[in-house]
Amino acid sequence: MSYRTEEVAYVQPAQPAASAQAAQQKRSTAEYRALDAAHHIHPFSDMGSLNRSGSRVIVKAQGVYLWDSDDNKIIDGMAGLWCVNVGYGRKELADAAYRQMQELPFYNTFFKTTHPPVIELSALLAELAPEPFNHFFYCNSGSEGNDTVLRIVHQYWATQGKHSKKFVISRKNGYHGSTIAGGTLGGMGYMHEQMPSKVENIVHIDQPYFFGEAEGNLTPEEFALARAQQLEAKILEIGADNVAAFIGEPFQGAGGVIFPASTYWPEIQRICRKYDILLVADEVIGGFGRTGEWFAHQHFGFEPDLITLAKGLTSGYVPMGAVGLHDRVAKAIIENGDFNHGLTYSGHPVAAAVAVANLKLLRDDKIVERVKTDTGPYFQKKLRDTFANHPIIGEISGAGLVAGLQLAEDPKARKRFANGGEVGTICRDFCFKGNLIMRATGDRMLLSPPLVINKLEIDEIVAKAKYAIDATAQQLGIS
Ligand code: PXG
Repeated sequence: MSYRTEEVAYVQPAQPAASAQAAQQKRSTAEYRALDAAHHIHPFSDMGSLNRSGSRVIVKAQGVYLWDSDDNKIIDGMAGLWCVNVGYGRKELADAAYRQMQELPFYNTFFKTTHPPVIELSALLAELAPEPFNHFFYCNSGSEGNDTVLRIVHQYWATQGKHSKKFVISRKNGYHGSTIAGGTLGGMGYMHEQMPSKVENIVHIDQPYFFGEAEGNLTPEEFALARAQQLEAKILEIGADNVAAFIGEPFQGAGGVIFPASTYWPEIQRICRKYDILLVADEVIGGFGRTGEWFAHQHFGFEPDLITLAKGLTSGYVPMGAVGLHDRVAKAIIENGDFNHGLTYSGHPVAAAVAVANLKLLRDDKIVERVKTDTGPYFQKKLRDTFANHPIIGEISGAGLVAGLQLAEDPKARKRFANGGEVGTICRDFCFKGNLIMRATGDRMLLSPPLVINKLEIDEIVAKAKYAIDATAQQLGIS
């Protein structure tokens, strides 16, 4: 099947049945905003300020486009929140959910019970994941996935009789979710500040952010190696007998699409093996094709012991997360009695059925291969050609269909803007006006479009990004 979005089988925006229409009546933008302000607390938001300005109300979507309640057509450069890998409106996923809801809308996987969708999903994931990943545990989100990772890591070392191995090492400016465990694992200071308490025994090392943090004349490779070696220093400080695991996103997503140089992950892996420490790849953003490989750790060439999955697992059509266990970890968990962890919706049949339909689409339509050989290289080249020598672009990171554009006061001197974030916000606002969704993390502008995007749509995103970045430079008086 062709990848051109106009040729695939989308759900037609059908006329809703009369009763459904009554239940979900259309309102004016002003009415939506007033009700939203009156009753809805948004995630990660300053609600007072948001309520005064009013939210954008998204009402429908198809392919790589969204429509708001004023009928503006917006191109989605972020695949929702890094998740809508197969694009919006895929009928195969809607049908899978509909069929499963009629057949078996819920049953649990506790108490010696299972069901066909979760069985099919597990077998399919084992087929698609690298060879040693044959077992999967399910949850509802990436945050719960990383909570599960902590539980598995702890249980693993208990089964090995190494009870002192309790510390988990993570990175500053990493993102691993917003539950207490996810937020503690993550290295976002502004999240740590608002936590009532943190999970014990989690410590952070510095991130491999070359543009922002490399000093002197280090090459990107030398800098990445030095940052990886902080792991060894931290292990020696804590004592290898006390360290259970290292966790990292193969590339940091929410932290700004930070792509470490090729020296980073092999060194991290070497250190983990040397000191007998589990290596966890948080694949919540990188998984399911984003870099052109099925999993981002394959792009960077290392072999983790555990992988955290969510987002692209269902392309965001329904919530689902999972943890994949390397055979050696799975064996220890399977052969050593009870694993006391689970959620009502672990392996939810509707989510599992949607995940199966989604993964089959990614596999059978060869979407991941196309990202690797065609649309990914096209996107990366287009960005680099368009912004070569741009007065406020300091760096372009990324592979496949994910990219970070560093806004900088002096690109050649790697000088960032003072008041980190203000310029990113200006640029993000120009994107809004231009009907492009592009996310800002500080002064890095991020793109992660649906993986079904075609070249014309890539051209549209890059042209709109150029408009927004040019307008930002102009507002700053830089040309
Ligand atoms: N790990 C990674 C690497 C993530 O990016 C999570 C775990 C947590 O997943 P859940 O499903 O619990 O949200 C994430 C989530 C942003 C943004 O603004 C990124 C995420 C979530 C919300 C916003 O970039 N990533």
